[in-house]
Amino acid sequence: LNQKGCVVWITGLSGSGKSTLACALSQELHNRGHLSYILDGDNLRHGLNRDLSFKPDDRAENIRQVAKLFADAGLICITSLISPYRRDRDACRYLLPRSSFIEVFLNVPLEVCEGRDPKGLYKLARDGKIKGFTGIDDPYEAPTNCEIVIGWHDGMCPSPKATADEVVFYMTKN
Ligand code: GGZ
Repeated sequence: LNQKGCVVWITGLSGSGKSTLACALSQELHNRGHLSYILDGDNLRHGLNRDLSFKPDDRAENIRQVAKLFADAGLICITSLISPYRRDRDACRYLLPRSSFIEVFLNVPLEVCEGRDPKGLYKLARDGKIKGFTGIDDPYEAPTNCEIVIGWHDGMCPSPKATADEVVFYMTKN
């Protein structure tokens, strides 16, 4: 495995399983003796990014250069942010050497995420009680050229552990 710091950028809709994958990946890396740190959108918004809204500029701000700082410090930084806009994901990509940015797209259909709706946010968005909700009345720009796509086939997706293993395998190879 590469000993240099890097960023594993997990993107996908709300409810697609980004935080769960981030935890599984961090655990898997830990088991192999690698230090990682998770920057989770929802958690950041309770602390460091408390004052940010969901307007496009603030969504970009949420991402900032924090991930790069962690990678510079030699850590594996795992981000789990919806990060709906391509330009914001790319802004971090271009700050880092090519092999140090791994974008992982959790390609879970909107209907599945909305069916899960663990916090009832999709329902609130459909009822117009939350404005600018990703996938409902704000766009999600799916990656077109990312390193790893986790697919959804016949109503099934791989387990978080299987997905984490796939990411680690990719990191080992590159
Ligand atoms: C999208 C929203 C919104 C709006 C609140 N749009 O899946 P969750 O519920 O538990 O975590 C999501 C979190 C989004 O934070 P991110 O920092 O990941 O988003 S971004 O990268 O776009 O900045 C979601 C909840 O907050 N949430 N309002 N309008 N998600």
